[in-house]
Amino acid sequence: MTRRDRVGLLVRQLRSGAITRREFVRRAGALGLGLSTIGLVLAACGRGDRRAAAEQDLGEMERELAIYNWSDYIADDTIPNFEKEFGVTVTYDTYESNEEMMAKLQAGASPYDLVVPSNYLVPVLAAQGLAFPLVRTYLTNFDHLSPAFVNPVFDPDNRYSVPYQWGTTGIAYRRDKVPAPASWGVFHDAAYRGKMTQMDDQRDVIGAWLRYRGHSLNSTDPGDLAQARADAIAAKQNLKAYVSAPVKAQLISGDVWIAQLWNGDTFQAKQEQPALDYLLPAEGSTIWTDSLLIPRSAPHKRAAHEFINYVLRPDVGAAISSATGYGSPNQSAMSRMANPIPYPSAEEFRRLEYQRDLGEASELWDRIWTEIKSA
Ligand code: N2P
Repeated sequence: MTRRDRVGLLVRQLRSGAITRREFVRRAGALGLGLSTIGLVLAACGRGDRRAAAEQDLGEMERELAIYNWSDYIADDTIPNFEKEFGVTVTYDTYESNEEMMAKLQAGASPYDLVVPSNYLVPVLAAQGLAFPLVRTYLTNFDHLSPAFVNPVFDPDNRYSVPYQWGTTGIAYRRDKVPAPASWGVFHDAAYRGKMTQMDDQRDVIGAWLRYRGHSLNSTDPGDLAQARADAIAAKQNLKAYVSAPVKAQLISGDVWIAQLWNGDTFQAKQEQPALDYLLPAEGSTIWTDSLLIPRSAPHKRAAHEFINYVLRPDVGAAISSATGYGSPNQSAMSRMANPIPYPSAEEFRRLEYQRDLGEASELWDRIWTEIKSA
């Protein structure tokens, strides 16, 4: 059989239900099919699945719900209010990076009913058969979302995901200690040695150094990546640590003056330390949308839908974004907030880029990140 015949056979087996979607992904991958092609085949073969899902009855509301979210990414009363109103006990765990969350899900037997991946991971989770198709009939508040966030390229028709919050990666700095660091190059400045941090996140660290040299933060070019590795290692001697959200305490105390960080976490720290500011470096950076997604293995799918629908309420969405300092994709929520985060200006957008799945180059990125961390 030629490779083409083998692929054809696989697709027929998937269509007829002879193999599962997960098995299809595994075998298609072994035949050398790229993730985007696999995704297209799954999308085409998923239409029947979608019709079935639309009518799906998830049964009685469960009494429990397990949520796995980024740290500092919710309002204090979001969970207690949900528990009270719906009579559900929520287990709430947090993570610090997409990779940490993905590792848990891919290890299998995860107990979670909801996770919050960034845009580029939604198609990966779908292609790996790890995402449950949403039953839209439970999401009666869906229309509060801004059209700008509905039907995103990373998840056509919002089949698997509902946008939660969006934001950017930039530089948080102590205005009272240093001039505004307008370039990623500041991390090469020995004058601030020991007073700077970059995030504990391979996509954001390598991505920043790619942008620094004028490349896309999604580059898979080995030459670009070798240079980014060298730039990251040169910066490392000036860094106190690779740390993401937990750096807030050090920015507040003054142990750290300059930190690669997200806009909303900087906003949170600024409540306690007014001398903190945030900027997007001239060379550009990341914009992302994080979305609520139900893993296929979720034990409490009905309660998970109920929670998504609850977050889609304008008052709940507004409370979350007011607490976290991140942008809300919920149009009705925006109009209830005292200081909603405006969508980036055209000028800012020229410097912002969404991350994409790196496909086979993920291995090279992983290797480079390991080398940077151990350098
Ligand atoms: C909040 C984390 C922001 C999510 N602490 C980054 N995608």
